[in-house]
Amino acid sequence: MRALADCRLYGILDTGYIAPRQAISVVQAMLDGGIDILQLRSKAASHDQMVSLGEKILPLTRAAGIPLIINDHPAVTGEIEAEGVHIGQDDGSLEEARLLAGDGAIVGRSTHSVAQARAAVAEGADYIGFGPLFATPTKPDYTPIGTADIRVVHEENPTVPIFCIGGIKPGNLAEVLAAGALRVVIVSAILQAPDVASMVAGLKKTLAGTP
Ligand code: TZP
Ligand code: MG
Repeated sequence: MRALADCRLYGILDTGYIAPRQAISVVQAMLDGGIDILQLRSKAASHDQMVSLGEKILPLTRAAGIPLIINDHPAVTGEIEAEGVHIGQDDGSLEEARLLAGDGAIVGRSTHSVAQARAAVAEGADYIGFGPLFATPTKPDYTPIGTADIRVVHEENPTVPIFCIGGIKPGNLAEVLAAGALRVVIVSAILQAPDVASMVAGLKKTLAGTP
């Protein structure tokens, strides 16, 4: 299983973009392209729907040796024995998520400022998301934070993987990396690509060109 420290491109299967019947082929395309870590995100799904979709995806991610992270549902992570869970600012304590997700599960937290990043790291997050850097239709209600704090958040938290997120696309990835990002989450640019595997492979290539 790929270690979190070795993950630089984080993909999300977001059912706001992908219908359940397309889920498996899109996941396979992301894996074929070389995605490092994958999250299942379905804002409207019930616990049972997340279990059902997660159970279909898990054999694919396992075969590829890639961690599967479940958004918002720590108990689903525990039930299907996925590799981790991702929670937001309003999703309760990390400790509670860890208890439900089970021993050894990765627990990540979304952060939207340097102060929130500091707090999530102090609380013991295994990784953090940091953003949205740019305006994004995937999370329309959030004010973009820009790229200026990327360097600050990395300097303050040198040991925890930080995944920059929000509006990142092939056209601005170089700018995000130049601002100090080491790892990124990319949702719509991957899911809306005409060829998902090639999009992922191209993004990986750009990331590989930056140490
Ligand atoms: N959290 C902060 S921004 C965001 C999430 C889930 C959405 C990122 O999606 P996209 O399409 O890559 O901008
Ligand atoms: Mg959440």
